[in-house]
Amino acid sequence: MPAKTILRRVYFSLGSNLGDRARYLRDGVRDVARDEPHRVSRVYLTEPVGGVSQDDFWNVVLEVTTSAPPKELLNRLRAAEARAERLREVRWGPRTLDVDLVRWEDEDSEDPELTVPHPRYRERRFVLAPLRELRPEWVSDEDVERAEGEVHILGTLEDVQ
Ligand code: PH2
Ligand code: MG
Ligand code: MG
Repeated sequence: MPAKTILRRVYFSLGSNLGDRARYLRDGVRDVARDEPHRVSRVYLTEPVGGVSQDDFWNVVLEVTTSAPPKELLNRLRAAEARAERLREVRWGPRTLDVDLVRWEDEDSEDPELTVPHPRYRERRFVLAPLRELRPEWVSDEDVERAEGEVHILGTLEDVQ
């Protein structure tokens, strides 16, 4: 009997604040989701969180329904960042594309290379506001209010430019 394929929904936060932000986010979604079923939140214009003075970010949350194991997902997101020719000179500083694995259904990971759920995602409005569009049962109004950083909806990823 063939091994049973376990599908799970996995949530990624994508952010860009350098160069053509719409293009980096669209390419990032394609590189991470590949040909698997996925949904994308609207695009948010977000205040930088973390103390480094820099331009506002554009952020989305991406849901991918996948059987890929965590390591493969990690490789995918690193490849997506590499394709965006990401320069990372300052921790939490400007970047063409940052992709973080925020959370997945059914499972946690304590692997130091890949801590899931992401240890800080519940403090960040740029993650919670778009995540709530996709999984409203995970994020309450109070959660969004308590979190850090102003956010504004810009539109869908197809329409923003
Ligand atoms: N990413 C960070 C640090 N700060 N702020 C916003 N608004 N959006 C981000 O994606 C972001 C950030 C580190 O990855
Ligand atoms: Mg990040
Ligand atoms: Mg990152």
